[in-house]
Amino acid sequence: MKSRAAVAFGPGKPLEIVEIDVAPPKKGEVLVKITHTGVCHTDAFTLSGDDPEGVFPAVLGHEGGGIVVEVGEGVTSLKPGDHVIPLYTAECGECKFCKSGKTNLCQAVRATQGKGLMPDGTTRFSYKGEPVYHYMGTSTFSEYTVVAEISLAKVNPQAPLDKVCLLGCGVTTGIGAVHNTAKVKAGDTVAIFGLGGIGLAAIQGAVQAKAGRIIAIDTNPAKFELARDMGATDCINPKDHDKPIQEVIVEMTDGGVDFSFECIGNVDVMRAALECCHKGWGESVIIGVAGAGQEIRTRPFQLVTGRVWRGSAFGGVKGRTQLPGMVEDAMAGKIRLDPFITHRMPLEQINDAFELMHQGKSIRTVIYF
Ligand code: NAD
Ligand code: AHE
Ligand code: ZN
Ligand code: ZN
Repeated sequence: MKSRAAVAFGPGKPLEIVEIDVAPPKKGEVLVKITHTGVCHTDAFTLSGDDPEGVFPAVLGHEGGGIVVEVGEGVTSLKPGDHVIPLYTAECGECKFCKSGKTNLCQAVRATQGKGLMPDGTTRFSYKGEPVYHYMGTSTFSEYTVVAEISLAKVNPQAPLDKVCLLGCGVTTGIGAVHNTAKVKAGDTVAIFGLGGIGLAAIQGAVQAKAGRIIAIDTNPAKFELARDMGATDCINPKDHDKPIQEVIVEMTDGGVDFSFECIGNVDVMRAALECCHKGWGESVIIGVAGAGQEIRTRPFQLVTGRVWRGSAFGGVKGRTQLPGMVEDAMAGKIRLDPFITHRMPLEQINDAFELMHQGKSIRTVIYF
């Protein structure tokens, strides 16, 4: 079938809106009509060419919501008409990772996913007869996409897809990192570096966890109003200080924070986020994605003296089992999605959404088809 899609033809090039061909779903696959998709910084990261897994041409996008159109052979858990959120972290329930009870990082389709292919090693997308690659197993920048059954969370059909699409990545990642990875408890002091969609969601998670003090850090002070609205108790611009930001935070917190979250993808900030943690017990969670060749550094003494470095993917959330509940929470007002949506625009304007993000003028743009 034909589908309007924003195709990334090469690194650093604007997306092109073209009509691609989408082949029917094969065994264990599902054809989904995407109604809405957010634009996450990770899409921009891959488009920039910094992603070692980036392949071109590809249909990017991984923060979508849609409706099942057709199911392939053997698909039993979904049927046409079901409302779904595509998952870049699948949940097969059967692999070593799923069964471990220790991680959400299902590996059932991860190897082919990282190559831009469906689990059978081929692509369902083509343009003018040439293959176009998938992205993160989701490719939500296409009106029609093909996704593995195990990479789809079935959600309440009453849920507004133009909002809950944000649970496909940003909001779930930030909230989940606080609850599942850090396990923030009432009264804890937290520092959140980077106040985009992920950082603001982490603030929301910290509020839910009843954190005592929530310190929000960004070099763009325009982000502070929304951070305060979300529940930040302190907002800091590192540019306002002539000493390293970790020193500023250690001084203002009587020795450091209980938990910090890096929501930027900057390895220098990752170091600051670790080093602003309290001696003996402070834990820092890396959420931001850094480019090929980047490495983190600190003095090992920082770890010897009890600080802990962790990482979090999709907030540690198991998509098929946990995301439907988070959608219910959003419908019940327990998760706020509206403040994240600063812009809405049709697919044709998707490059403007990337531009707004780069200029620091948006939190999330929701694209409709
Ligand atoms: P965003 O661009 O909307 O937000 C980033 C924020 O960081 C901006 O407000 C920017 O002003 C701020 N910032 C930039 N440099 C800074 C610095 N040196 N000090 C302080 N603040 C600084 O991005 P986003 O969509 O919120 O994504 C944030 C990061 O999280 C990206 O790296 C993205 O790839 C990553 N991410 C990871 C996961 C995961 O599962 N681990 C999921 C989603 C996104
Ligand atoms: N492909 C990159 C890594 C990208 C990455 O870290 N992705 C995050 C999700 S970002 C969503 O906005 C993630 O969940 N990673 C776990 C996984 O299995 O991909 C690289 O460096 O190769
Ligand atoms: Zn994302
Ligand atoms: Zn699995």
